[in-house]
Amino acid sequence: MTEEINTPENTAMSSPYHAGFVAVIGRPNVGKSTIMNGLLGQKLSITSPKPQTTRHRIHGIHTTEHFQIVFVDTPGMHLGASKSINRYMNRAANSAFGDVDAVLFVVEAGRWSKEDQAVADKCQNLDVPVIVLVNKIDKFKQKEELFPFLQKVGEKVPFEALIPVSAYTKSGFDAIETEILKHIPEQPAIFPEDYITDRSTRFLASEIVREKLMRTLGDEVPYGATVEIEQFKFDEEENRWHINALILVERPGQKQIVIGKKGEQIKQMGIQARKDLMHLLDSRVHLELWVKVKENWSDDERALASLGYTEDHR
Ligand SMILES: Nc1nc2c(ncn2[C@@H]2O[C@H](COP(=O)(O)OP(=O)(O)O)[C@@H](O)[C@H]2O)c(=O)[nH]1
Ligand SMILES: [Mg+2]
Repeated sequence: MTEEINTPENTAMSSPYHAGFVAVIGRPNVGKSTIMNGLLGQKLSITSPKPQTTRHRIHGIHTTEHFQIVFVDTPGMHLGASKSINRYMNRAANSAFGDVDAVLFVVEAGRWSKEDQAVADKCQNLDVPVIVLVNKIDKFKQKEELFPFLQKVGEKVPFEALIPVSAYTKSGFDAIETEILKHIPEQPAIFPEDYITDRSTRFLASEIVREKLMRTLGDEVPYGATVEIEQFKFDEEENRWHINALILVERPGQKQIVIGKKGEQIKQMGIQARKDLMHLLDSRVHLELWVKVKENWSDDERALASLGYTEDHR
């Protein structure tokens, strides 16, 4: 009988379960969403080289036998935001500060801007531990070159831990998890173990299409574009999903750009989006993309609400 007590299974059962919320904050484009996806081992939050790719707050849930960490990915904080859409994103980012057990403050190795400073200032008044992640260290061949930057960041933020990481190579990822586990409380899992996000699959589908927009188009269009899923259903006979997505832009000129010469642009976007959707739904997918002009949607509170930019998410 005594041998049995020491089997790994028994040890696992007897160690207390930990669960909690961790907000991922920082200025746009430092790699918050890429880090969250990496920690989850799954692509949930869309990413691109353009700032403001993440517009909504989204939960990524990482469940193991011993703990459950709920990551709260946020849009980056924007200074001088004026349009309704920017205010929406700032509210989504700010609200993530409430009710979390720890904060992951992501900065980019070698770059400290006014926007980073603004986030650091917010950290001053938090009563939860701040774990600073200095991301993109893969850009530095010589690790020593990083030291002065790490020191500078350390002086600016009241941090619990400062971890150099790379979301590309996953260097430092074990340390992130170990550090988080020190701060999340002993309690049962918050979400069922098979949940990976608080968002619907339909929402994730619209985000996938928006990611392709952000990634394939030039600078002027993506900020003026959003995606609405008009049809999202599984066809039993054909054994595949039918998805119709409507891309809304603000001006007729933008519609032309999204469609491209002879429809080449939108065709490419469709091919890439379909590939990700098949992965997400683990099934065959028939995808149709449409483009429509809806003037001023990004500065119209009612239009925003009807497009899913609402704050009924934690
Ligand atoms: N070199 C490098 N680039 C990264 C790393 N993590 C993210 N990126 C890139 O930085 C850009 C912004 O990433 P994203 O996750 O969308 O940033 P967010 O706005 O903070 O969520 C994307 O082009 C990513 O591919 C990293 O560890 N190393
Ligand atoms: Mg993001």
